[in-house]
Amino acid sequence: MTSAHAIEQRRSLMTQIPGPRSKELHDRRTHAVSSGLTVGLPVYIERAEGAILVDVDGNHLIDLGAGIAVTSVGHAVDEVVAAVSDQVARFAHTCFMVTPYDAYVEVCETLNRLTPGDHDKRSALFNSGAEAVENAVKIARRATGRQAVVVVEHAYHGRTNLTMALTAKNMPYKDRFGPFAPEVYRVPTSYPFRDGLDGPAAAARAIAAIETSVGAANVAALLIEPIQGEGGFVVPADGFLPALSAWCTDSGALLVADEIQTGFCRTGSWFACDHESVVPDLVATAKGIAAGLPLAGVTGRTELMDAVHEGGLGGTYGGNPVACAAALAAIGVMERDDLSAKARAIESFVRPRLEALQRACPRIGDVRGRGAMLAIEFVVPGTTTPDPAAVKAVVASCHAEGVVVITCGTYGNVVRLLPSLTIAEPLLDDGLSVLESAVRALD
Ligand code: PLZ
Repeated sequence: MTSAHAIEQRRSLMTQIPGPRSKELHDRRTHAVSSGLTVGLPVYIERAEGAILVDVDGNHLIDLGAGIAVTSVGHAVDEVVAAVSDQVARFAHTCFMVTPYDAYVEVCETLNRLTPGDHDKRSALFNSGAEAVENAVKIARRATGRQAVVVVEHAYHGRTNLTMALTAKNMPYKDRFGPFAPEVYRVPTSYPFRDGLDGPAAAARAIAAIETSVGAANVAALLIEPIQGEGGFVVPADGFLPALSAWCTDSGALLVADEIQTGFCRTGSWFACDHESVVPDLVATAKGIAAGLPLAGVTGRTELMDAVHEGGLGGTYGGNPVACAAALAAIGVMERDDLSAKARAIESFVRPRLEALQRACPRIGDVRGRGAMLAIEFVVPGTTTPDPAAVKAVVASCHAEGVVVITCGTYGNVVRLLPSLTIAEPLLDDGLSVLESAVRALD
């Protein structure tokens, strides 16, 4: 831990979950906020520190979601709080395209240094993951002079018009929001639990689909999450990503890695591509980069990033100075405290417990993930038929006990764990015990 915690890192419940004050706020929300936004657990948060969320009723909940892989350094870390406070007091905004500032440049230098590959790189900063993906596609099209973007099954890349087209799952992301952007092609991926293929075979299947339905010479970018996030924490079989990477090199298509959920130490290395020494042409980052402030980046080979005409990239807030200050502080903590090692230690602690749970519970079809990005997929025992009802029951019990867990998966049948990488072991142990009891209580 980097901070001496004022909030005790221990779960404690003062009321039922949600408590009366949260219920009041939720009632207000219903009258003020569009019902198009749903909520996982309607407790309203008053403050947070480390891996504890404190709600308006005084309940201390264990956060095993980190705001969907964002607060990887923990909540309210001293270094981030100080950097953000200092920056906001100096200036909160100028627009980097109008009058620049050094923190933006330093974040780009840092991204160029940390992303896979030691080639010459440039970066550009944006606000959200979806915006980073959109810009990666713009850059890939401009740099290659080609239009087609290839994505895979179960992919998630965002909710804007282009990124909805890139995202695989209809409900809730796309339904009746079309028409969607053209020149997007979807091919099979590697999902070992469901397809039983090894990496090279899954890659050969994807490549055959691209070559027959798109044509290699038309492909600007093959865009892929090295480990799928929203799609179900799907880790491709070994050799899948390297084979796709080699195909991209041969065919002049760019390999664009969406490391938005997997990046910044989450999987036990700076980026998930590092595990198989895959070097993408462009990398999209967001989430964990800035400890909760909105920031995203695209980093890539200089000749690609500089192929865009002057003024072709930008936005009012992209690379906002406060978000950049947060990123520099958060990345500083990751480097100083080797949070990749912490993510690997989390895997060593959690995975055996999940595997033991799988042996005891026939509804768990698969335990998978890497580092502090781990998941369990629920199925009807003895089949691969998804069981989203089991997930609902498990999540409801965890929530009632004050443990915030979130779900994912094309079939809504995956519980995912994304704790902050600095979570204290007793807290992780307690959170896991609650999860284990919830799973054992199924029938
Ligand atoms: N690419 C790999 O995981 C965001 C989405 C939550 P934004 N994932 C959480 C929801 O239901 O909207 C994500 C991601 C990957 C892109 C994105 C998009 O990032 O910052 O949400 O735009």
